[in-house]
Amino acid sequence: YHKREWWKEATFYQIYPASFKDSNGDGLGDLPGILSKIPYLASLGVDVVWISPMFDSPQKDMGYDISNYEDVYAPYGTISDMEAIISSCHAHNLKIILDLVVNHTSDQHAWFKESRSSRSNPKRDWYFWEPARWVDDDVEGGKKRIPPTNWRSYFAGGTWTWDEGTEEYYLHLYDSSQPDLNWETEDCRKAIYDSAMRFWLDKGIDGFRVDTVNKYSKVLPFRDAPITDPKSEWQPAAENWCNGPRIHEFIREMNEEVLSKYTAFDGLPLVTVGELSLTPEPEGVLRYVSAKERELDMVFQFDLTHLGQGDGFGGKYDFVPWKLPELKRIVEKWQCFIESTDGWTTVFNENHDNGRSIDRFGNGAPEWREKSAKMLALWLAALAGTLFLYQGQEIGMLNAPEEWGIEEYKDVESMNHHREAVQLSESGVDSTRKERVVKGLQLMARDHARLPFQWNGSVNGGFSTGKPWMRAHDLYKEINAESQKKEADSVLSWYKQLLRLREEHKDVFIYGAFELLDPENVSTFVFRKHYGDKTALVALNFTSEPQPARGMDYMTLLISSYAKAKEGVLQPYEGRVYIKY
Ligand code: TEU
Repeated sequence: YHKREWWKEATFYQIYPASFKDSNGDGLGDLPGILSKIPYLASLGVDVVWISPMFDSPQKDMGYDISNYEDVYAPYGTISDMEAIISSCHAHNLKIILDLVVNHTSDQHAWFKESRSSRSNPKRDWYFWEPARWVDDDVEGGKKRIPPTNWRSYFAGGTWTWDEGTEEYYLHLYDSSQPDLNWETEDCRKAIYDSAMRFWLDKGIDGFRVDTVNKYSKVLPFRDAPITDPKSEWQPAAENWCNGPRIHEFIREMNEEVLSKYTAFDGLPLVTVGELSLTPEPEGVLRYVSAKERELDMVFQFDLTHLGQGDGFGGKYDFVPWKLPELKRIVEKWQCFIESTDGWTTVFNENHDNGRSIDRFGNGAPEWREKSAKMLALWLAALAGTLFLYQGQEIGMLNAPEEWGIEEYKDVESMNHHREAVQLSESGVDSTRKERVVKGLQLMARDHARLPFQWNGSVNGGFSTGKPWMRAHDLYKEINAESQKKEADSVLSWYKQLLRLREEHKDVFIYGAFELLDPENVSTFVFRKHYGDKTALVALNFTSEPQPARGMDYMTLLISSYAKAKEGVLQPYEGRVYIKY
């Protein structure tokens, strides 16, 4: 069994500052808003608050494009507001972690401004600059300029942008306003440690959620990726910039030089959770999280949130249907990973980069949304791995209604994928692409998670007295925290109850061994957890029909998401746990 650690047992709660709580009526969430809700988080029963980027930023990618690590985005508040949040968290016995976004900065960061100012600037090598390639122009004749490689970026299009001033290209895996930092340059790494890390650790934060943690080391010299998507000018190229040759050296250095020098406010170790897409399993992942490697405590794996996403790097919103056995196999894989290694990982099904879990894994129809929200909550609460909740999940917030149309969407990724799909459809290269991508966006766009938090039944769900930066969900009168606080059988009350139950039975739930039953069943997800002589059985109905319930003999019902559990049958979207000592 795993060594016990506070961060294995803790529940984390992610706050997306723009959409959590607006205190001054400008329509944008802010830090005083967050501060006012710390008691709410404490009463929910979570242990750690993770705040998505609130640093100074031109907000091309909602703060994941940072122009100054040592300052706060002014519409959100000030450094002293952050200090107040840190103290309030600690006073409520909550830890607090911030996002560490150091694969790239904003193109408005002073470092990049210097770097792009001339080819001989001392900070030139803090980013990746490369000359153009010149090839025969078959259409116009003569030669034409093309970028150093054919790589596709995350947000559609290529990864290189031409700089007129110095006549070279710079690299960006994400938006062109997010140039990649060059970790090969030692001074650059030192500056990152000081500015993005020590500055906030010295203010008392308890760890980091490390953005895009496996992308700091690129394969050099740069080279083209093989053509695997002939319809596109840009090719998936992750093997060139993900899990690169020096990545583990960099993460270890970050630990030795910075993280190992600090503790959390209560003297316990800091916590780190890294974002780890596109890494071979299990060995590749283990390198990052194995206790003996001393790199990261745990990572976010994305195969669960990738369910329903199309193939390849470009197909994120190209919806493909999936079946329950696939979900079970993913869960089983990571439960086994924890059991069979000295590495740890996370349990989550929502974050700010995904659609809401009820719409993706449950059922958003009025008669089923609460039922399925509770069933999904139980699924997560019974698993090994550190539990992460995303704001609004605890009250069963839903995706934006389909009728809204994508005109209400604002995310750079949504916009770019949509634009690309329109082009591919209109040019006849892929005539149904637009239709498919619109459907994919309605289900999976990052925008859904960025709708304002629904605090109460007043205008805009109590999020803001002004016009919210993203439209408030039509259903805020029905779905909001205030009314759910008063109802014993609400989704919110259910989450509170489950967090207590997870704590009380953490031996089986958090440290127990996983056994999947009936893996091919497309309607129910049933598993056992074992710890010593203790066994828990978790039975989840993922359909709107009753399903037979078996295997509960000689066990005691611990909890059901229905007021009355019926014998031998799981009611629609019911979740239950049985226990035997
Ligand atoms: O996301 C990193 C990332 O590459 C993906 O895992 C993510 O799913 C994204 O939607 C791209 O498809 C992180 C942040 O979570 C995301 O919000 C940022 O846009 C991104 O980094 C760039 O900083």
